[in-house]
Amino acid sequence: MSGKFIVFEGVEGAGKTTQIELTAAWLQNQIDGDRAVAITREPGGTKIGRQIRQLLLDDPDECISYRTELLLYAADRAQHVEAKIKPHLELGDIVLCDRFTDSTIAYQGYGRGFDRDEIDRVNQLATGGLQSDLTFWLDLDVTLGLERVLLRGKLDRMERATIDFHQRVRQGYQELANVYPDRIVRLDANRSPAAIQMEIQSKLMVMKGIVTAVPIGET
Ligand code: T5A
Repeated sequence: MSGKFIVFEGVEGAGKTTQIELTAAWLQNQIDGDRAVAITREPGGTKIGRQIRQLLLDDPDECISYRTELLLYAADRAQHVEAKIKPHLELGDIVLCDRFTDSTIAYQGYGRGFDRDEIDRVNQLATGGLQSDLTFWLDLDVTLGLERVLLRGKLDRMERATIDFHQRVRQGYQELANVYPDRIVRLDANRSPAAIQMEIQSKLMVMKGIVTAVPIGET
């Protein structure tokens, strides 16, 4: 596949959506007209996925078993990969995706306690082996992230999990970043959106086949 698959990860309120939008706006001006920048997310990147997202997140009191939760995220991903991500990559587009397989490792693995081999098998089944070309991990203290989310309104089912749970999720991302330093780039998310965006642009600049221009402010 000739496109590029770039994923944004992090705990609740880390600023992924904000950075994806800034990155897309910047990339639109850097790439040639034959390629598009596609923004998508998990869960909920497809029509079926939006229904799965509602099941997973909308009712804060819904008692979903952890195994059901794991499989619903995987079902969302399977549909997302087949119906949206792969077709864009085959066209040569740049796909910016809010969460992917590392979310399942961090949340259902480190957070809920599923065995890593079991998570890897589920992720493999859902993706057919598709991996990101690059993942930006927006690293933020979990209480800061939850405060940001609270300012926006009420918390969803996952956000209402305990602080311990969210801390284990953050630790999961840290361990993944240690194991996959070439694929996962840690960004300090406790900075202004503009400062974070500058670093993202710098990293994308050196990624072969993405852009040829220099980041704003570095000329
Ligand atoms: N999940 C997902 C799993 O458990 N397993 C899986 O396999 C997958 C795929 C998804 C939930 O599902 C879980 C993880 C999640 O719990 P979601 O609604 O998509 O739910 O939640 P998030 O992905 O966490 O999205 P959020 O919108 O909550 O967080 P973002 O996108 O990281 O943050 P963003 O950009 O929306 O910013 C949040 C607020 O902070 C401000 C923004 O203006 C906004 O108000 N902000 C900043 N403030 C200060 N400084 C900055 N640098 C800021 N950047 C943004």
